[in-house]
Amino acid sequence: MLKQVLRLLMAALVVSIPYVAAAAERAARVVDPVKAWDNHFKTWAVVGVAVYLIVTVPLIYFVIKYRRKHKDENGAYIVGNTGLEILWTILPMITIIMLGVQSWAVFNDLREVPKDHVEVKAIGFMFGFEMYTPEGIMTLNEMRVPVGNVKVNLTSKDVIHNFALPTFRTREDMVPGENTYLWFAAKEPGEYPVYCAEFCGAGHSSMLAKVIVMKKDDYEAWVKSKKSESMTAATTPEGKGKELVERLGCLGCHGIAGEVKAGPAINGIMGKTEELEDGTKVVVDEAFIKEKIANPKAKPIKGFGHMMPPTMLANEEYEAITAYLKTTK
Ligand code: HEC
Ligand SMILES: [Cu+2]
Repeated sequence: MLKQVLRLLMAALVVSIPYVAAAAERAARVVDPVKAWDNHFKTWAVVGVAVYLIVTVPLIYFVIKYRRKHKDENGAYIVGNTGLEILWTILPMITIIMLGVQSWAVFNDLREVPKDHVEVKAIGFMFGFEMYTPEGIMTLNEMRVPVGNVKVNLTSKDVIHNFALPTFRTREDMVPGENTYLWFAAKEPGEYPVYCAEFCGAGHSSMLAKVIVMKKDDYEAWVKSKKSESMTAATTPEGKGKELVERLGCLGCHGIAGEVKAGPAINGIMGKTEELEDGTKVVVDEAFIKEKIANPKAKPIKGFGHMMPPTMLANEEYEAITAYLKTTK
């Protein structure tokens, strides 16, 4: 009996050796986390369906075949079957060891960043993502990377968000005060979706972003143009205001092209008459914008709640934001 169990245990180990070897070898081979994940998913789906059928089909068959046919019928008295007991202990054990080892190998693929990679940063906030390229260029809800492996360092400004990249089969939490990371292999130029996969508040569903994978040359040209753009932008109040609105996370809650997110769109609002919660009307002017940013709860716009956080800025910064808002239509 003991010998039998030991022999089966050995068999289980032998079966899992190729998986362990593959995992150990992974440093040398080119990993493809997308394929690894898809194979992983298929393996679990096949095993899951097989186990389900192995259990359910005989179950239904036995229920019909051995049902009580007349009132005083008694079932047979069955004590047990050692062979069967061993079989249905050992087989699931082997299956689980194999699945466990395979999962571990995939997990390593997803956690170990290949040596040749670019390193970027993404910071979650309510409600959007700030992205930083290796050159320090900040973009909002849009991550530009050259083709190749990308490591993304993650954190959050406020609550827990989750940086999810469905195309690349990976995601990771963004935790305030903590640094986490993920990596993906950007093979083809194109646009890929990013979203927040951790319910984080009223504007959670507007936390949609994208990864834009570019050819190396295109990426370098983009970096150059961005750099010269930011140098000229910082010299005008309008440019400074635009930069502030992006950097302070206003666009996480506000559309700048008419989109309503957690808050109203803020393009073209200068001079508009707005209704406040208490029914009074105000005309949006410089003083109103300044008060709205510094003390948003003082005059809440009707129908949006009170979630706008106060932001203390220098006078010229309030003015810059107003100057920028004036340029929007
Ligand atoms: C967490 C979400 C959030 C953030 C971040 C946020 N706001 Fe708001 N904002 C709101 C909401 C909700 C309202 C509407 C309710 C109110 O007036 O308080 C609003 C209202 C406004 C209004 C009035 C709009 C109108 O129709 O007249 C302006 C202007 C404004 N915000 C500017 C800003 C600026 C500038 C920033 C960045 C410094 C910012 N907001 C950051 C949620 C936000
Ligand atoms: Cu979120």
